[in-house]
Parts: sequence; structure tokens; C-alpha cells
Amino acid sequence: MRLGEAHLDQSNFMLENLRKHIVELDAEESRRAAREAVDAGIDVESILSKGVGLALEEVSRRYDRGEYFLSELVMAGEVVNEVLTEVLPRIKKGENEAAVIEKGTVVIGTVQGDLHDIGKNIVSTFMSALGLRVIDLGVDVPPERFVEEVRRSRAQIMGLSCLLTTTLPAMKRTIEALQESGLRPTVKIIVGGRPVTETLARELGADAYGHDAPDGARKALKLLGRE
Ligand code: B12
Repeated sequence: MRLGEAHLDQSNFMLENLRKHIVELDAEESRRAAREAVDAGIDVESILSKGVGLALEEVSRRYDRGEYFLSELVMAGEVVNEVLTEVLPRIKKGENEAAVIEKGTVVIGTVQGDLHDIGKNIVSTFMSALGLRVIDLGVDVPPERFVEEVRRSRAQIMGLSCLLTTTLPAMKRTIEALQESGLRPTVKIIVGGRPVTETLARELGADAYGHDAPDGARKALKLLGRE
């Protein structure tokens, strides 16, 4: 086996280990596995997509099959938040250290009625790492709160996250509220989250769709004309 292959093998093993601990809802072991992966030099994007993302897909399948219940979903969220405390600070200190100049302001949040924030938090971190000033309004954010903060901060971008199909209408209402406020011509809108697609984003009246955090952060820069 060549050196490169051995390294790849070790990376795959570490990511598999991380997935296993997350799916088993073991916070301590998950956190340890995440730290080991970061220390071994596995890039953050891989840890998030092949580790955290795939593990949560498995948790979701078990929930769909009735093997996991809401309490397990809650625990999975908590375990992943633990993992993220190991992983996300490395993005800020990592390759993007030079990008501290603020290139624009983004007001981001999870729309009204929706409490999912893991994905949104990762997107915020990637956007900050690319030099954007990010104002995170949290979860269950009413349309008028988005509008108020966009006006106050003079943000150029509004970012909306939504994980439930039932809260897609809240995403629409938020975009409409921005239109009604008269601010829409000066503010670009980027949307994302599990039920959102490129087509849906267009239908909702957004300017861009990000399928994951790196994509969302890159598209935000593009909206500002600063690729
Ligand atoms: C963890 C979890 C929870 C946790 C959330 C904890 C937290 N702090 O976020 C808790 C327990 C609170 C929860 C509750 C519920 N959940 Co839940 N949950 C999940 C689970 C397992 C993981 C979500 C997640 O964090 N994914 C990982 C992140 C990294 O991915 P992501 O969010 O998609 O984000 C990425 C992209 O989408 C994108 N992105 C996201 N937002 C944005 C925004 C922008 C601007 C951009 C550019 C990109 C972007 O980038 C992110 C990073 O790469 C999913 C299943 C799944 N696989 O998604 C179910 C899931 C979303 N939940 C579901 C359900 C049904 C619920 C409940 C209704 C359950 C209940 N019976 O009460 C409640 C609803 C509560 C509420 N009002 O919101 C369903 C939704 C089904 C549907 N069709 O709508 C899912 C799909 C599970 C399932 N298989 O049924 N949940």
C-alpha cells in the first residue's frame, strides 16, 4: 500500500468512527473522535459532510423507521453541537485567517416555527471565515424581526434556513415581508436547508440557494460581487 492510500484509509477509518459514535449518541466519544480527526489533518469540509452529515442521515433513517424517537433526535442535536465545538473553531483559525476584512453584512436565521439550527450555525461559521460580518438571529425568527435587523444593520444579504417542509411558508412570508418593507432592491436573499432546492429558491423569490455551508458562503460572496 502506498503512503497516500494509507493516509486515505486512516481518514476513512476516523470518519467512520466519528459517524458510529454520533449515531450511537455518545457525546464524549464523538467529541474525542472529532478532535482526533481534526488533529490528524482531515479537512473540516470532509468532517462535516462525511462525518456529521452522514451520521445525521442515519439518525434520520432510524427515526423514520421508528427505531429512534424524538428524544434521540434531541440527543443527536446535542451530540453534534458538542462535535461542532471541536471542529468549527478550527475553520476560523485555519486557512482563512487572512480573511478578516469585512466584505459585507449578512443577517441570518432559522425561519419562524423552525427550531433546527445546526446547519445554519455551520453556514454562519463558513460565512464569517470568508470575511463576512454575520448577525445570527437564532431560531424561530418572525419575518418582522428579520426585516428590523436588516434595516438596522444595513445588511446586504439576508440568509434564511428552514429544515421542515411545514415551515417553508414562513420562508416565503419572510421574503414577502422584506419586499413590503421597501428594502428588497438593496438586499440579496440566500436560502438553504433540507427541503429547499434551487428551483424552490427561485419560486420563493430568493437570489441564491446554497446546498451546504461552503456552497452557501461562496454564493454569498458572489452575490456581493466579491468571489
Ligand atoms: C437534529 C434534528 C432535530 C433536532 C434539532 C436540534 C438543533 N439544535 O438543530 C430537534 C430534536 C430539535 C428536532 C426537532 C424536530 N424535528 Co428534526 N431533525 C433533526 C435531524 C436528525 C438533523 C438536522 C441537522 O442538523 N442536519 C445536519 C445539518 C448540518 O444539515 P442541514 O440542517 O441540512 O444544513 C446544511 C444544509 O441544508 C445547508 N443549509 C442549512 N440552512 C441553510 C441556510 C442557508 C442560508 C444556506 C445557504 C444553506 C443552509 O447547509 C447546512 C450545512 O452544510 C433531521 C434529519 C436530517 N438528516 O436532516 C431531522 C428532521 C429535519 N426533523 C424532522 C422533524 C419531523 C422534527 C420534529 C417535527 C419532530 C417532532 N415530532 O417534534 C421537530 C420539529 C421542531 C421544530 N419546530 O423545529 C424531520 C423533518 C421532516 C419534514 N419533511 O419536514 C427530519 C427530516 C427527520 C425525519 N427524517 O423525519 N430535529
